[in-house]
Amino acid sequence: MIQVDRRTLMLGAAAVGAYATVKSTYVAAQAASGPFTLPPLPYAPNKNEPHIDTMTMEIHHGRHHALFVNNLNNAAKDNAELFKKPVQELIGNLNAVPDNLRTMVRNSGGGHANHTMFWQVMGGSGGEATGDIANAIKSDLGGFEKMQGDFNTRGGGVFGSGWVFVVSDKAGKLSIVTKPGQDNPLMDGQMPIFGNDVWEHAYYLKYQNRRADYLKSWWNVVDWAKVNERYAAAKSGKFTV
Ligand code: MN3
Repeated sequence: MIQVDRRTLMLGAAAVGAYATVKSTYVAAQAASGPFTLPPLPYAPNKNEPHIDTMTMEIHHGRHHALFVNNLNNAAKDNAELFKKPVQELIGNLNAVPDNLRTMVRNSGGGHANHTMFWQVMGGSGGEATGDIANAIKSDLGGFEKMQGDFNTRGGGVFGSGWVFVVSDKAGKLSIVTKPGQDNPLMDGQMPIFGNDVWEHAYYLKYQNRRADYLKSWWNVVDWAKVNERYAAAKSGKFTV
């Protein structure tokens, strides 16, 4: 049924309203109940076209991210007490997670946190950074162009699957880091202000093996207002994921 809806949608000139209908059907079919929730995309899945294609957004959110949420919810069935903790607490102190669950929490908890951030910081219109984050990029990362170049180089250099982030410490100092797999900077006490997913599933349908092109193009959809909200939260002790 989902396939039919999707196909109908691809064949017609799809209205945004139609996407919303399909999206909710799509997500509901994937969701397992429990303490963790797949956050809805904060915009229609075609919002980042042509830079990030609609089908990639749908599969990435509705299947890849949903799987991490489902894994956490399934584990919570037998470990209700542990999974009362929000995801940032779970991944922020993996040593407090029992041995038999630690790898799952690292991968699925990290994946849930990473993708929650990722949807938030996209859906914008790119361009140069604005506001407070622009000043911090200037003082800590050598300016906007230097930061972009370094970020793209670091993201391009991730072997296999992983992420590239601009992170903040508690004082608001920025740095660029990369992580393998679904590791999240919170695992090292750093707050991911924004980041890009360089797993192939994030770009392969449109860019195939051309990760460098994807990294370059991704800047066109960054929402700097949202990035500034995340940076303000980091500096005021209100950061979550
Ligand atoms: Mn991903």
